[in-house]
Amino acid sequence: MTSDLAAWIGARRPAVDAALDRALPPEAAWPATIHQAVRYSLFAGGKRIRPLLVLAAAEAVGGGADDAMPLACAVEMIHTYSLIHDDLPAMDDDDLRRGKPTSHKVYGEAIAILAGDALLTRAFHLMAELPPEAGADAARRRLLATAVLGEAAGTTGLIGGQVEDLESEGRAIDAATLERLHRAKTGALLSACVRGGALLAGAGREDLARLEAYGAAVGLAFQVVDDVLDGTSDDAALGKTAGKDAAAGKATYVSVHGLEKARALAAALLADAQAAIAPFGERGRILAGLAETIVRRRS
Ligand code: GRG
Repeated sequence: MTSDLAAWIGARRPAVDAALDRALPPEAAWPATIHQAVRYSLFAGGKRIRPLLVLAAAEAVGGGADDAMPLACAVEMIHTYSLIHDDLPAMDDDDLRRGKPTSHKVYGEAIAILAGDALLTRAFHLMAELPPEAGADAARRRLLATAVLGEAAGTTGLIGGQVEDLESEGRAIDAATLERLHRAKTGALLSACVRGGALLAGAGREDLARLEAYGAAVGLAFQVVDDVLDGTSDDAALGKTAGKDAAAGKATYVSVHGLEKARALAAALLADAQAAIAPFGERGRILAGLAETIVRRRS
């Protein structure tokens, strides 16, 4: 990672954490258990890749952090809800997430379900909280970004991908089905970060199309790399149970294409993402660096 990108991330991550903190009731607020559970998972040490993509996309088209921050927080809330629910006994039944015991292991299943529900609900509540001085244009942009987020989190995005994932367990699926699954389960929310961030910043049609192509490539690359790491890394490095997909009989880019081809596909998707934003020149520098960080990550 260049020192330039590290400095950019070093300034934005604490800002996202502070905004998330402000967006949630304190731990002691009634009823304390749910606020503790929500904060336990949200502040468990996630990489904050999605909020960073929101802010980088907005900045690439001239937007400011203040306009983009509600979406940055909302996507991290939705992402965290999906992890809490994915770890439940009824789904992946996992004990470890972000290097810590999963929500249901600490708070029990009922509170873990409610913590996920609370995060999902708060995400859309936050998107609807416009400052009183906001004008009609800001309100319109916020509404557009909210629709993008809702679609990505819904039955043709995150939830649809999770359904296909559950239904494909123990079955052989072909490469096209696997790609559809990954684009929905993981890619949709990551793409929404880029598209939503750009919409909040008022991106023009050409820039938006370029950023959409970038987001689609990065979104799929993220999951291809996740599949590679699941097969090649360990619990300590990942902060979650490694090798889980193979053990559960799940199709992954590694099981369908083999390790070398999966790595090559991730590299090709990175090249696609870089090419999509090449016309941005200097203003696409952070997005280009984030794409590279996503593909070269070790956890
Ligand atoms: C339960 C509705 C519902 C959906 C679950 C997101 C998901 C769908 C399942 C989680 C398991 C999984 C393999 C998700 C793919 C996305 C992914 C790799 C998540 C991990 O994202 P990171 O690496 O995690 O950004 P941190 O902890 O850094 O935020």
